[in-house]
Amino acid sequence: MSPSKTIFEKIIDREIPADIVYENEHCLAFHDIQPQAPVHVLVIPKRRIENVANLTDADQALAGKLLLAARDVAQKLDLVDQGYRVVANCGIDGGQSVDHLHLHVLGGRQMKWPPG
Ligand code: DGP
Repeated sequence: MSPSKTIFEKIIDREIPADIVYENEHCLAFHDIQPQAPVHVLVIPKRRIENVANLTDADQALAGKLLLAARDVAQKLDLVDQGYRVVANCGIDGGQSVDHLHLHVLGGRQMKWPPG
């Protein structure tokens, strides 16, 4: 893992702006700068973990909190009735571009499967 701050750590530290929609002690959620759906929010842990592959058993509680934060974001943004998608890209083939674990919460349109 790179020692330098990722763009998401700079958002956590309020060094760069983001459209924050939700925050609790452990997680932060903000609108994606390149939205792929009418609603596209990223939910991140405040503690840096590179991706799903780098979660350890000791991260069990945090991983659960992240998923629950995604649930809360979807409720807050009124996505529950129509449904939504939660995605975590991991590594090169997964299409991950920021090395800080994040869940994409996508909604506001019919999602396709399989994803590209
Ligand atoms: P991924 O490809 O799964 O690593 O998703 C990273 C997402 O992060 C991508 O959809 C674009 C978004 N993103 C990158 N830089 C910024 C930023 O500075 N601000 C915000 N809000 N989103 C960003």
